[in-house]
Amino acid sequence: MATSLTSFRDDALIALDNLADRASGLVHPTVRLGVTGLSRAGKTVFISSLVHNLLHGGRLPLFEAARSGRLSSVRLEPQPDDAIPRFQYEDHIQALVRERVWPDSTRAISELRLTLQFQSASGWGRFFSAGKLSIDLVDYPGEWLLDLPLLGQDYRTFSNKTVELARGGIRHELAKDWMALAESVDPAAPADEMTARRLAEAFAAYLKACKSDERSLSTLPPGRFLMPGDLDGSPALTFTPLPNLGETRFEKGTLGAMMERRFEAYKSVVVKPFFREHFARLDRQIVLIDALQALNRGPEAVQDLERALSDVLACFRPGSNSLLSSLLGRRIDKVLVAATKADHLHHESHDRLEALTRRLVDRAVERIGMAGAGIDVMAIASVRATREATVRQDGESLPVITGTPMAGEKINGEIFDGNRKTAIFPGDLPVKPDSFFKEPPASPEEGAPPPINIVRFRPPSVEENTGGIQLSVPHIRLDRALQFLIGDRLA
Ligand SMILES: Nc1nc2c(ncn2[C@@H]2O[C@H](COP(=O)(O)OP(=O)(O)OP(=O)(O)O)[C@@H](O)[C@H]2O)c(=O)[nH]1
Ligand SMILES: [Mg+2]
Repeated sequence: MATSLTSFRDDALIALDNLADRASGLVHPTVRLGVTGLSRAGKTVFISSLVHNLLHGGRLPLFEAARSGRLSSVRLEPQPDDAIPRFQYEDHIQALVRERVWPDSTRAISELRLTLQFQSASGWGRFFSAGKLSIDLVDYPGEWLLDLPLLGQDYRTFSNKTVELARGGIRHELAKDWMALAESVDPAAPADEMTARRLAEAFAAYLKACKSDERSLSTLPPGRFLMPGDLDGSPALTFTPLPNLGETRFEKGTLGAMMERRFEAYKSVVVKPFFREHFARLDRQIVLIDALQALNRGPEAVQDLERALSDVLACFRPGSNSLLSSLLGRRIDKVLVAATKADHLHHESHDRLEALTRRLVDRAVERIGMAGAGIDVMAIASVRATREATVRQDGESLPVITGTPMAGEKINGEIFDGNRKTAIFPGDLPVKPDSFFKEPPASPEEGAPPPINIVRFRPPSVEENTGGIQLSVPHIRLDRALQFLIGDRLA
């Protein structure tokens, strides 16, 4: 009874939220664009460059409203949600453009409103929309989406799944300390705060180790254990899955009961509010993935990325699961999966990166048995830190990229100082993506593709033209992404 009452209340709240959004949308059309991706995927850089290009009249030939000169003004406005931190655009641009360093990592949700005034292409459209559209850009960690499956699990199921994963493959090694501790406690023993804390810390350390392992394992839930924010140390974040729980109910006052209650608290104070208050209100979504990094780390990392991507995409297409679909509210009608940082490759490989990403998305979609309609795929660079050139060597011409490697980057034993430019041959992606998707993954001897040279370059210098007007940040295909995501709303 209690559970059905809770989910009923969730439904009711969502209906209200959406109604309120729709009502204000009639007076003032807005589109809420979610920008997500796992940490370091490029969310902050994407939003900063998008806004900079729109504010500074950047080169956006594939964004129809800009190309045809129908955008009459673009400006930042105070974002409408009082409880969400503002996306600190000015700070990020200061870093990128003035200091030529990449902006700091951001660990929570933030939002920015951009309002465009435009000439409608049709008279009818102008009458209804008054030629004004606000875009609310919402930056949130992809890790939070990976928590969705927890809502359909009880504490035992969650424990069994997590423990089973931790017993296999690379994770086995990383989980040793936590598993030893978890196996040493008795769920039927009296609950004890210090034991709970030690267990939770060991579990969080295991999750962090998976994340930072150079074999690039994708994240496991609960997502907030990696980025606790202001919930750090709260009971909702002080629990752990346990092995060998059996079937019998936990007695009151036992460690097992305490863990179970806290797991439920995590769902109700962390997971549900996020989906209800933030996710359910999105109209469009871009998911950024660092496919290049995974490709570079080899087939196992690619498969891991595919798994994470399936979990993320499952949130956008809840299918027939009614509990989840009611919590997810209205349907996001367009999702773009973008492989970022394409400027690490010569343009000849951009289409290959796109094809590889498409293959990854197709497989992820198939894995969860959903329809791929409304999902598009692109390879982009929010900020192009490199330029292209050709080097002649032994009568052959090699396509290279040039840029300023970040201070401390090492190429062929040489350490760069952050000022000197250089050219590198990044290597080519294979024409056929098959080699990345072999099961079991191919080893180099069996024809696994050679790694790509990935050098971390500084952001480019953005010049001012003779009139002292600042030019916009260079990018690759950002305009195409923009056209897909909001082009129809400016018709
Ligand atoms: N060359 C290049 N590097 C990029 C680009 N976008 C992101 N990067 C690199 O990726 C790093 C992470 O980018 P962010 O935008 O901070 O990523 P994020 O998803 O906001 O990361 P968190 O805030 O930690 O979740 C940057 O520091 C850059 O080194 C791009 O378009 N080109
Ligand atoms: Mg960020």
